[in-house]
Amino acid sequence: MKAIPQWRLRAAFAQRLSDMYGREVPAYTTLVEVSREVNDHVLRTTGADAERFGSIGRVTAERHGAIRVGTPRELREVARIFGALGMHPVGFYDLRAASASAVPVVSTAFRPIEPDELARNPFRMFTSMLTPDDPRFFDADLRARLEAFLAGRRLFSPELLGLAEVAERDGELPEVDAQRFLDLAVGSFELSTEPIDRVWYEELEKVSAVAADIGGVRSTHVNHLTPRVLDIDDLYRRMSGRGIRMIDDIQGPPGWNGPDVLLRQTSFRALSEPRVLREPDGSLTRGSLRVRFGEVEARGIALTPAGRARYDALQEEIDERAAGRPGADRAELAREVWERGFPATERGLVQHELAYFEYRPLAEGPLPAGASLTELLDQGLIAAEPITYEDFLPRSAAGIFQSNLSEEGIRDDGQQEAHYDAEWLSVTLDRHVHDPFELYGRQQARSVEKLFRDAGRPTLTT
Ligand code: OOG
Ligand code: NI
Repeated sequence: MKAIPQWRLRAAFAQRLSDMYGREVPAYTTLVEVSREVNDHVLRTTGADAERFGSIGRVTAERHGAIRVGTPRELREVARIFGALGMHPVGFYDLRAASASAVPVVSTAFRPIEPDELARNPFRMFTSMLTPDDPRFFDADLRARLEAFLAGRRLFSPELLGLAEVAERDGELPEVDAQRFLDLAVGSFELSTEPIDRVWYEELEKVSAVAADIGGVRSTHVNHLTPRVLDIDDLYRRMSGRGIRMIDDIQGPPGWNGPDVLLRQTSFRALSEPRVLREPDGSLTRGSLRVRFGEVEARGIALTPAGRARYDALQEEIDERAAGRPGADRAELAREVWERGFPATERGLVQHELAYFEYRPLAEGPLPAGASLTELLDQGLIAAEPITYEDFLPRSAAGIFQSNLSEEGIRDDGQQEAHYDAEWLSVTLDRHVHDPFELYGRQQARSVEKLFRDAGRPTLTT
């Protein structure tokens, strides 16, 4: 029987999740349509340059999803399901620290890590876990009830987890098993029709809408599914033009004349969805919840730790200035700050080692000894191709969480936080948690080694 390799499972999973989410949240379908319009337009007007950050085939199929779970056990199970799809945990994000309001979660992203796997299908899932043991949000009584509630639910069936284990071990599944696996996996992220205990949900909602979304129900669901666009400013205008009210800002680096770096995102709140609620007397009523949303993103060059530090400093400077000039146009201000503080060309990023590139030779024969990469670039002997940023930004992620909450929630900063870090995540998952900088650094280093090896020069000078 034909076997389906992991990357095909991943592509099919992404496609089926997208079909399901389109049925659940119609505005998502509009977003995908508009994204396609924008990408077509960019492709027509800029030609080959449009594909420097990935082929149009990749970008068109590209999505990230966001899901939220309640316990370490659930997180481990999620890791197994994504492991079956060739997706590995990358990065640790503490959104409790990155948010001003109550977002009691820590997160990672599951994604392919090899360049050829990313090119085949880059699907990634931003995955957050609730932290009921953080006393800044939950007192001892609420924590105990929340943990008991979460311990009593099962998000994923043993059959699904069993198939996932086989797919991860073998790197593929026989076709029949693959179909079954996909049915079960996609189904476990579908919005449940099971009645929601209204009083319990509202009690959690007072602390944090995110806590209610995770711990107030007995299942999980896709929170959003995000297409990628080549021009997010254009997308923002077009969506607003269609009468969809977007959040005020595009998160991340500003739109400016220099290179696109990292990740820019924006979102809108989806409409409320009908849900059945259970009252304390057992009766069922009709209600609605408004928890899901639409998000879209544009991706640029991955930054080195130095580049990232520069990015963080510039974002801080923008905040300070905006605070000092209420009413000023933030996007305009951001552009000014970036024009002064960030290299305006890719060459500048290479020279100051602020971003990652793959280097390849433009001519045959040996490279001049002792020349730096910048010099080789200037002499037209090599080309620098940007490495796309495949990860997330904690501040933007927190912004996305927050901008879609109607209530601030409660956080008592007088309490000591519960500690979580990448090490905790790795032990909990019993898996290596990849460091994004290491992945990009390795990719760049491989290209540099090859460059000098092919040029007959074993050592590299930078
Ligand atoms: C995840 C929010 C973070 C992103 O793109 O930064 C995120 C969530 O709302 O569950 O998806
Ligand atoms: Ni997202």
